[in-house]
Amino acid sequence: MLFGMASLAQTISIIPQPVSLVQQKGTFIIDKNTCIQYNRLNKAASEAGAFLNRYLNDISGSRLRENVHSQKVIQFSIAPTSDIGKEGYLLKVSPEKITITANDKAGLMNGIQTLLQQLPGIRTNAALAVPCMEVKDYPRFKWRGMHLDVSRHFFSPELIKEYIDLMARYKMNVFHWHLVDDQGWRIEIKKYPELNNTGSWRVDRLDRVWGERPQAMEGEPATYGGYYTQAQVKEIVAYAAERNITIVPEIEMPGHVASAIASYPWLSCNRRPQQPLTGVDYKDITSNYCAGNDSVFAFLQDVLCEVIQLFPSTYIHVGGDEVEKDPWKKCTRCQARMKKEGLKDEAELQSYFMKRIEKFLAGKKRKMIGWDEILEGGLAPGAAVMSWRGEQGGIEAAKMQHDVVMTPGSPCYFDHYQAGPEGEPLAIGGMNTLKQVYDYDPLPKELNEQQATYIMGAQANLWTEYISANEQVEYMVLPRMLALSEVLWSKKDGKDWLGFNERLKPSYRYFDQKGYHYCKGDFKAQIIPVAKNGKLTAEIATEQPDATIRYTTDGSEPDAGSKKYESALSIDSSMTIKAITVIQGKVMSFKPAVQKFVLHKAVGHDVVYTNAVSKYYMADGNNSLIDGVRGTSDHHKYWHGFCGKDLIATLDLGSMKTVHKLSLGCLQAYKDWIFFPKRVRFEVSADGVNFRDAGMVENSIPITESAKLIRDFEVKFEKRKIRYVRVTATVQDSCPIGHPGAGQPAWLFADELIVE
Ligand code: TNX
Repeated sequence: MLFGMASLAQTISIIPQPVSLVQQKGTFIIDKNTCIQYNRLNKAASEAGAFLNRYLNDISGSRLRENVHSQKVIQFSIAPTSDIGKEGYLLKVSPEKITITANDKAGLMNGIQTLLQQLPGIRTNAALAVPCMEVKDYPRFKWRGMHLDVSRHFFSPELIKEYIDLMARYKMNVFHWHLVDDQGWRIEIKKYPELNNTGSWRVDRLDRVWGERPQAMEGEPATYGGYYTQAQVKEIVAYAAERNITIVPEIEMPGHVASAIASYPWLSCNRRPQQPLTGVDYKDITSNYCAGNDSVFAFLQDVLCEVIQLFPSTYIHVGGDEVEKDPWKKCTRCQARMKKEGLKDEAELQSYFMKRIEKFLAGKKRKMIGWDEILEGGLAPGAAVMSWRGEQGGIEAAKMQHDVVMTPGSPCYFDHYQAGPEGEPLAIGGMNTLKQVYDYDPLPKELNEQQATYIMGAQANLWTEYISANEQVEYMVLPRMLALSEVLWSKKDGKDWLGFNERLKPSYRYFDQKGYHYCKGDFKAQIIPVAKNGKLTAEIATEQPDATIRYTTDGSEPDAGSKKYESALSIDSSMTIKAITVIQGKVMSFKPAVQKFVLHKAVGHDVVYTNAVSKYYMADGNNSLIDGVRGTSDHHKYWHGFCGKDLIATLDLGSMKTVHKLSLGCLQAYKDWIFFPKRVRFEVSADGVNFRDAGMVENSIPITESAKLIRDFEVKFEKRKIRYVRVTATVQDSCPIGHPGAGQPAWLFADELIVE
């Protein structure tokens, strides 16, 4: 606990929040009389001392003396200390003495990082003052990971070191280096030089967004890319180790390896030459190793031998995700392998592939880790699983007593937006805000205490399809990594969102000093409809602890002077709420949140569907169709989705009502495979048995229209008394020709059945 004392000059801010922190009166001033002391015979303590001295030299321009007598000392010692385990430390700061004690070097380094968070980040002439305190600290999880994809875009060794520095500052300890993927092979392999001569380079199309980059044409110069030489890798591995960071290399297989196949076409099933992949135009590209060819395994073992030489990590990541099974189905060698090994399908062939590699790694005293697809077709005996498609794979693996790292898309994918998305740099999609990361708990409720011991921790992944610049790497990681670091290090019951936001402030100053790009936060207002007990209300929320919310209900644009939000608004008539966040008089929202509500005769009554709503697009449940909440075009909330099936809904108004107008709100979002229905037909009834036609509306918008549109399909008639309404919206036959999903089922989305 932090004891905030009014008399103390400054409150200590540490991220991740230590297990225990007691701030005391006074400061330790680091000056030329200060000496660093450690036992020279102890390697860990010597290294830690040297590390601190280099840092102090960087920020003050001079080194401290080491191991001489002085009145003022910074002392490191490795001593058996109970309660703090591996990586833990005790830090004591008094006006004359700083001591850091730990069981291991990692603990000393973590103690140093806590100390460094009290000091400036750049060269300064100011006094180096450390507030007095006592800290006892150790991590909750042993795997505190950050991943970086250097295949989709290559990043320099300098950027990698910066990434490692940032990780170390916040006590993250595993760097998952995604070195191989379709669009580039990024590690030097001496035995197979074409991997680097060919596989590391591609045609540059940086002027286009990732998904729209056409594949290279014959003869175009492949000048974009790069790779890390083995000398560079060694240096980076040592740099990381010095900072208590293990680098887990990922040598992806058996899919996502178009770059290797461009280098050596014989690695694939069809053995056709191909150019390195520029973007995602996979038309003539093969991205799987052939699983029926023993030479492929010999190749991979050679590659892994070189990798193992370079990386001391126990775990070697071998990918395993998103393997396209088609090439294997068509390949005689793969089919022969399946027959010989008695494998019933291609999932088992993949499992055979991974097991064979796992056995090889085990023979080298290394452990295999892979994406959760390695569960399909049977998990290799000693393999650990990285759960990315939600937590299910991780839960399953833990129950089977395999080690697990949690990295579910939400909230661990840092390639997703963290704010906006308006006003944010273009990202791959999705939304993982700082608070969502902060609120994450890697231990799923589905696991009992014993099973939970297999959850080693969690990790954030930074896929870089949409990230080509160093600044954007920083931006996507900062400050979300700080929230994750607290999730993984600090005690669960000490979670404190407001306190975390306060403690972020010195980190923001540090980022400013260092010139790091970072996201200042998500300043959206969120309008949350609540339909309960026949009443409709709207709550408005923001992630920002310091913000007030201002709103309008008359359609006008809100500003800093608009009405202040105090508590939930009741929706008694049709209205549109527009809301913004304001901090110190300044409007922070990039654009107002807008939510339309319509009150009509069906609100609060019951709907029965003939075809079930897709479980992925349920909106707020069955009655979303008559909750008065209209869907918007910028997200899928409040829309009901049907895949390749008609929407047929029957509404019971509860009693006879006078009605003259019926309409159904629908969405067209071509890129998301969502199309207006072909037509919408309304029928009405007094008894729920005999229905009469009430009109039909044909769709007039072409299925190929790519703009996002919302349209109410509406019929009007002479006032009549009815009790039941049946609406049938006919889904399009399939996605149209020329669409990425051509021939596949079309989606139909509806938000509201409006009865007036
Ligand atoms: C899925 S996560 C992938 C990556 C992509 C990522 C984009 C995983 C194991 N595979 O290849 O870059 O989505 O978010």
